[in-house]
Amino acid sequence: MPEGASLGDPKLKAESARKAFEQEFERFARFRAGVSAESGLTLNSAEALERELSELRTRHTGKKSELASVKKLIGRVAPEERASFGQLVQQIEAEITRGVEEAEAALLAFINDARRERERIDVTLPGRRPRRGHIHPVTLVRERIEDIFVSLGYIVEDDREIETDFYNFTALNIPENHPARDPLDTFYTTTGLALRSQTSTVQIHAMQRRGVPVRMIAPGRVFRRDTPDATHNPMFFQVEGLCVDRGITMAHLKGTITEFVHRMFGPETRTRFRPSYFPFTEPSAEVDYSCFKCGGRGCRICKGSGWIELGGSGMVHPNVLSAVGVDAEEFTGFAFGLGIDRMCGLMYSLDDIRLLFENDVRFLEQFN
Ligand code: FA5
Repeated sequence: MPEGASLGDPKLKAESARKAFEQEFERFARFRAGVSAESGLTLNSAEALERELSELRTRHTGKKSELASVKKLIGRVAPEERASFGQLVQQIEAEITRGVEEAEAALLAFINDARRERERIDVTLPGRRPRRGHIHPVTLVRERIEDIFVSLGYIVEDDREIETDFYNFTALNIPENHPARDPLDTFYTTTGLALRSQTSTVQIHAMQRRGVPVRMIAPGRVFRRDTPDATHNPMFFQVEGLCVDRGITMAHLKGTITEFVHRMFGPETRTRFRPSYFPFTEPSAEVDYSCFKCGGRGCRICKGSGWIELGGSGMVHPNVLSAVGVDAEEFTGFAFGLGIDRMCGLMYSLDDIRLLFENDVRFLEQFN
């Protein structure tokens, strides 16, 4: 077969490869002289263009490109045309390569500048200060209570929130059939442990751990299946108090609580003890204090009665002392349990204690 017989027109093929490149390259050609600030390019769009350009290079100069097949024709054209055809092909290849390289260099320069700009740190800018947090109002009240009792010689105890039947009920002299054990009142885990429904559980832990005499308070979270309303939450805070020693009487209980309310709400505050019942104290009493707002005359805060409920109290039941191996003939004690959230609600004039746990920072940051 004579050389060039079935090659078609090699020059036409070469020109067609050039044309195909030029068509696709058109949208990159404007970058050859550099990417101007007015180009409207962003870092992201420039990076995308750079990737597309690199694909274009492979399509037009790679092994499977039209140009590659044109190059293979050089050896097959008639010898008298070979030199000029070879030159043409070389020229086209040089054009393609130069075009792509120039546009690529300009895009890369733009990309580098944009990256540097993005990462630049302006050391003269003022620093961004983290916003200072606020102490939760319940914590503020708890800390005041702790300070008062610590100054009276009490230690502050902390203990677990998930309890066995023994600590939550049995050791507190709560009988088998008592309604407090009912799953309608107490939350239970699937393994039968109880979320403690009062901080009185810490009386037991503290006496086991420290023995007697003991004087401690135990602030902490407790859980009850109470329907939330303005004065109830299913999770709230109590502070337990326990004093066990030789010769402790109800007078010590009254004196201690009275001293506490004087320091907490002011020296004119009066206390009132109403007979009550708790399985773990005998005798038991509800403690009220005279309203800190109206001084006992009656107002919106105390609902006109002049008195506000503080919590439960009483003399530690001998069965509780026996449950932890303390000789109830030798030792006596008093205990009390106060609701911190309600105290907090009253002190900050909140209409609804549910506000305390809605986690609305605009509300919480008002207190300090
Ligand atoms: C008790 O929990 C007893 N453990 C107190 C006690 C301790 C008595 C030691 C004797 C000796 P009571 O159920 O009354 O008692 O709760 C005490 C306080 O917790 C209440 O006065 C109230 O202020 C608060 N309280 C009770 N239920 C809720 C609730 N759902 N939401 C917010 N506060 C509550």
